[in-house]
Amino acid sequence: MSRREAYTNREDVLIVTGVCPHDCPDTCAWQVAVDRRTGRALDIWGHPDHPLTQGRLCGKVDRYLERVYHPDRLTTPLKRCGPKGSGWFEPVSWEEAIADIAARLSDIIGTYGPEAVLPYSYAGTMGLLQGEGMAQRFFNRMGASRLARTICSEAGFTGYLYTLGAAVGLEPESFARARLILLWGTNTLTSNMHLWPFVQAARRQGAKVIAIDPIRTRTARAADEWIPIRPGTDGALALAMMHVIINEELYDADYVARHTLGFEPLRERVQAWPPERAATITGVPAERIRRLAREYATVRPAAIRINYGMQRHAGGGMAVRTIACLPALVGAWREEGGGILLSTSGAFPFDFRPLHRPDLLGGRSPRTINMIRLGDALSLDPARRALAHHAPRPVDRKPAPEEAGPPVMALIVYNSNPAAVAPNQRAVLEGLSREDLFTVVLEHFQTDTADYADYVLPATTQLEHWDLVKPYGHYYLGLNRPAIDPLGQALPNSEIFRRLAAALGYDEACFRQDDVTILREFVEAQTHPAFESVTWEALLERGFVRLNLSLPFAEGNFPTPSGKCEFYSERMAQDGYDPLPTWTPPAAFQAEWEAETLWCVSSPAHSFLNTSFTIVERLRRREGEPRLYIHPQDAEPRGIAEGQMVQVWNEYGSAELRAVLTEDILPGVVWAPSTWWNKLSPGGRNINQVVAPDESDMGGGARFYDVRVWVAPIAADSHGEATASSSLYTKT
Ligand SMILES: Nc1nc2c(c(=O)[nH]1)N[C@H]1C(S)=C(S)[C@@H](COP(=O)(O)OP(=O)(O)OC[C@H]3O[C@@H](n4cnc5c(=O)[nH]c(N)nc54)[C@H](O)[C@@H]3O)O[C@H]1N2
Ligand SMILES: Nc1nc2c(c(=O)[nH]1)N[C@H]1C(S)=C(S)[C@@H](COP(=O)(O)OP(=O)(O)OC[C@H]3O[C@@H](n4cnc5c(=O)[nH]c(N)nc54)[C@H](O)[C@@H]3O)O[C@H]1N2
Ligand code: SF4
Ligand SMILES: [Mo]
Repeated sequence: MSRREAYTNREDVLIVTGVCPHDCPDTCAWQVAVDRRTGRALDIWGHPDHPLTQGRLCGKVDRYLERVYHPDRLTTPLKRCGPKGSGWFEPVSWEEAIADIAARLSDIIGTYGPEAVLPYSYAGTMGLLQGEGMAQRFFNRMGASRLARTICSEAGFTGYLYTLGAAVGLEPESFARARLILLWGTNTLTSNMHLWPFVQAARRQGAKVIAIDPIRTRTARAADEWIPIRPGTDGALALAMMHVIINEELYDADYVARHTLGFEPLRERVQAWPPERAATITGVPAERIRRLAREYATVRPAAIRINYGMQRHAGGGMAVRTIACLPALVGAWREEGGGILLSTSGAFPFDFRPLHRPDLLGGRSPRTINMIRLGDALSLDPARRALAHHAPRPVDRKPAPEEAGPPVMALIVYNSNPAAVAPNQRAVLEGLSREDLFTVVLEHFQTDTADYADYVLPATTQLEHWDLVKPYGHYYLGLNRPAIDPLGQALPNSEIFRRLAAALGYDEACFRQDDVTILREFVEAQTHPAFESVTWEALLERGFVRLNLSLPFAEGNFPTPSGKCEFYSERMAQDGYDPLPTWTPPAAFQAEWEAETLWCVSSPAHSFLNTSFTIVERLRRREGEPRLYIHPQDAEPRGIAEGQMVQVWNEYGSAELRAVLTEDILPGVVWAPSTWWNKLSPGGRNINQVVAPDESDMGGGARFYDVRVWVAPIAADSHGEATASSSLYTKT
């Protein structure tokens, strides 16, 4: 008997439908069994009727109740009483916390202006209301600095848009129809597991699955073939594939003529990319590249799944832009099961104005800070603050130091844990340690970031509040109903911002609307035809509703300026880029990297979701401890043995991890599955110590996997504790 069946017929159990809020393409629908007498959630499982969830949650969210009812859940507002970072706090009442925060913010705004207040948030919840719903209203009304939310996807997203015009693509369900599937820079079984049943269905019909990844991940092991590739070189591989496809006349001349722009200049461009050249860059043998190109052009339908892993490099935007040309070149979009998928988020053409109320800015245009430069943003040095301004394209210029604006004097963090997830961690922690910085953190747990707060405010989880969640890996919008009452004194983010707004005297009616009214009015305000099927009533009744959509690009109709798939992009030329597909080398691509330094990739750990599940003991035990996977060829000359503690460092910082020797990784590359809380990592520092704060080529995105490091063993001292010799910190 399934868990669902066990509860369905019990009169004392209420079943509530909701949706997973986590930053994951699958946006699963779930059901929660709640004890009617005690109001306590008893169990949670995947919604059986949701076409993607198919009754199964991932191993992390299957443990969601352990997270919700965790003994360390924050249940009361806390005020700092020790030094910053010490984690020493005392409980205070909501009244006191709200009044004091409002007073401090008013003071800061009075002295420095509203831009001295910086919101910092990401996708701790992807809910549209508890995410940016009330928060944007609040910060727009205030005129606070704006935040460019670049930490995850901006580079690839922007590159994809230049080529195809919108972040739409192949439906996950239609992968079942493909006969060739390239899982390119994505660890599907870990970060997008609900695609897998469709991949398997395709295989049962004879499809072949190829994983292109520097690491032989569990996905690569489950695939038919693994093509190991050097990080940051995918653009070169795609160019060589196009060289073969065009020169061997394997392209779809009819589709190209009718639905693409710039084929002749592309033909000329790829002449510079024979497979032999790409082989020296990518590490993939020329013959293998030829075979891949021929297979891709001749097996139909051919599907490509790229994910955000491959764009966390200096040339990440261009890589995605280049790969996105492939389906049009071979006419893959013609058939169901052919095409490419990065994200489906562009299929939801929401009008966010009724929710975020940009009109509350009243004509003001506050500066925009790039979130990946938090360390610089918090600096008191105006030159560094200028660096933190968002300048997403080559034609954008960062301001001069005199124009950097006021220092950040107040930081309000919600739905994010920047002390652990942001690049250049040393600078971030330095900034958070400033005694003159007033920091408020809305959280479920006492995270690394919360340790630096002046006030920590307890927030509700998805089990305790209403929300609407927009997926980025399929086309079903989901409504989340609360299943239980808030734990302790926890409040939804929306309510916390509502109370802060009231205390600051923001008296617009939009700060008094309740959550259900906000969501209903937002849904009802949508007029785009894609939302024809999406009514509030349908959401309430079913919990998830499919958008009104059809197969994209079978007949062209790309939402680019030309209406075609743009091999040549005039918009790119105007923005300061090469208008044709090219390879932009990653920052870490230097001759010396092979010899002395290793390339550090810190992609998602299977049992974590960013840092949101490190608190759940059972999942933490599965991950063990911060580990560094290293090829024996790289370990041996460094004297690194299996299970030994190693130091990983570069000019930005250092971290300690336990070495795991494996041949399932390209020599020259090391893998640190992420992301651990700092305080659960040796020395209180995680791998983001070694990640540079520099932007990738497009959208101001982060370069998490474009990192060069030195790696050396740490000697165990006489007490059996690992200690690094100080010489390890100097560059060799
Ligand atoms: N279990 C789990 N699921 C998650 C997350 C998590 O932390 N844990 N995080 C969620 C979030 S926020 C996101 S954005 C997505 C993340 O999704 P992605 O960032 O796409 O991460 P993965 O799908 O793990 O794909 C990363 C893969 O890309 C490979 N890779 C790295 N650099 C390159 C490269 O240059 N070229 C190629 N070809 N491959 C490369 C890595 O080795 C890794 O196997 O997943 C979401 N899902
Ligand atoms: N080295 C390395 N670093 C990375 C990555 C990597 O692959 N490697 N991945 C990067 C990527 S892709 C991303 S997206 C970022 C993710 O970075 P973040 O978006 O900061 O993700 P989390 O670390 O999971 O932190 C989210 C926090 O929000 C809290 N939260 C969740 N729901 C709510 C809510 O309703 N209210 C409030 N107030 N809080 C809530 C959670 O408790 C959690 O502490 O990390 C990036 N950092
Ligand atoms: S994290 Fe992803 S796979 Fe897991 S339940 Fe949530 S949406 Fe589904
Ligand atoms: Mo992400």
